Amino acid sequence: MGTQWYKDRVFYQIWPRSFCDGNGDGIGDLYGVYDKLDYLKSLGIGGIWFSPLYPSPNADYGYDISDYCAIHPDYGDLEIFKKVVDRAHALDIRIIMDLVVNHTSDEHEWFRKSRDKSSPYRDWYFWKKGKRPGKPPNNWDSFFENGAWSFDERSGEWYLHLFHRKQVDLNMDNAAVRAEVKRILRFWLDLGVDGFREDVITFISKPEGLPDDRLSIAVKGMRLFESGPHIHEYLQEFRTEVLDHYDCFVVGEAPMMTVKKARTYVAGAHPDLDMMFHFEHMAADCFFTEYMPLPFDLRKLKRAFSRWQYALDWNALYLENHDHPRVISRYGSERYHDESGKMLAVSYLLQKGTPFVYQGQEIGMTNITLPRIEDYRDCQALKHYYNGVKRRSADKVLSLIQKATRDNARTPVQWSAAAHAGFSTAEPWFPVNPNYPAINAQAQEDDPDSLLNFYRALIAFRSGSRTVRFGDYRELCPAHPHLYVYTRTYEGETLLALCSFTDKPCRFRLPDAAGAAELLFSNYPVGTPNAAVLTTRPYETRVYRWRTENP
Ligand code: TEU
Ligand code: CA
Repeated sequence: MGTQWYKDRVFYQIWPRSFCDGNGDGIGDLYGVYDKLDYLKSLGIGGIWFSPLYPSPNADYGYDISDYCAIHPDYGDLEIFKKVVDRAHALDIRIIMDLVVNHTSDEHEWFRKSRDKSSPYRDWYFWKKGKRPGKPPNNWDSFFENGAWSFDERSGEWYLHLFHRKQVDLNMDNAAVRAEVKRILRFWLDLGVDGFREDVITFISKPEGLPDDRLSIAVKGMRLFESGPHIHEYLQEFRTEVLDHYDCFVVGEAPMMTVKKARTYVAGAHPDLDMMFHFEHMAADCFFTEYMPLPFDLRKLKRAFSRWQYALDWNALYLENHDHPRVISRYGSERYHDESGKMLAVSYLLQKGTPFVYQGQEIGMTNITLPRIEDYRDCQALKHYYNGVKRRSADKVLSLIQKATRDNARTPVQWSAAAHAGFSTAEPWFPVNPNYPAINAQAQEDDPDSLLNFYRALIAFRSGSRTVRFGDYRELCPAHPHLYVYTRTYEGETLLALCSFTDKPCRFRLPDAAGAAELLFSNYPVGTPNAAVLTTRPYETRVYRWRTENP
């Protein structure tokens, strides 16, 4: 199983289009990444996950790939990529790539050939006749369209796409397709990358015959293609034939995953995946998706956190990525920006697992509100908008989109108070959040109490702590509606993280054992650190440490 080096590092996710523009065309790129590697090092980062860097027509911003073994010209070329990898390695930063093999772009050469009925590529995708003329082959839903099938005039059949119509599902049952996946894995590993984040990997095995789904209410079909019949077999094949031969690791993205099922992927001596991105804690203010909002419920968040902490030895930890609105705007408070940003950092960075920090999270970037639907780019948001306005007023639907869209996480990173937030010298491809004069990395660099410097300190602490790496997790007061409190204990040392998710005062009594505790972190000045009972201030957080003699 290699050295499991990924357990000792904090990862940083780069969504390249909005990270940093190095060549002044308004689009983030690898030249910009190269320039920011020292910044990432100063943050204490030990790994980078690159969202797709490959050529793509950008129907879904890189998640629709038209060439798996090249770099999108917007982002650079293989030469600058290699320079980034080498420089990152020199700084002891590992690199993982996004592996998106559930689907390819419809502009990928394989799909273009596949549209010819007599081509050997025909069977690389799912082509089918409709049930009746004009009716798709089954009743599955798509995440980004109304229905998972599109009709191809040229060959007179339908093709399957669980996402956008320009993201065509590959037929993983075809050994030639799996051979390509293995070739892609080797290509990047041989170039020096250290692992993969595997996009919707639990969807790649489709059920025999692609039957109708007669049960599901949410996304029809999901129950059938999520963890499909050959999923473990295929992941084991990738593992045994390729991954085992490199010192690399894989983290799988798994929507709708339950802890019970997760064990079948990540437990045991030769697991399919080293860890998993589940979604349970991302639904504490909604029902399954951000498009069905509910009031924020801390108890829901805590149940999700603790369920996964108790059930698995190792978790992928995250609060933000390119698919979700900014967490301060959701689970924290824009009014108590710095306070809640620090509290949210403590709420997950001391859990057991490998943490991922999403670009801009470390400076507390927040959601953006754009005035017109035309200002948005996220295909998922556009689907919800055009469906929504069939039933409700455009204003109401727009205000839902503004809160729910993935574009909230995709605004250019705010590097400074200079023009375009220092992201680019040109007009950026997507609007910069107008709050950049107040929220930017440069301003926080110089302020010892900033959110950025809090992240630095917490990451540095975490990286040096055996208790954070190995300790047992325990949640205190699970029924409390506003406080999340957890401890980590290892070899007589206990860490206690206290997080208030409200602006209302809450009383909390420290455990008796904490009598002589040391206060390691806080987001307010603390007069009497050892007071047994404390009353929290808005979004207060504290981290204590104490030792108990071994019995
Ligand atoms: O996401 C999978 C996925 O389930 C999301 O689309 C999810 O439904 C939604 O974003 C939650 O708000 C992955 C990628 O992370 C995403 O960016 C891609 O759009 C998607 O797969 C298709 O490749
Ligand atoms: Ca550029």
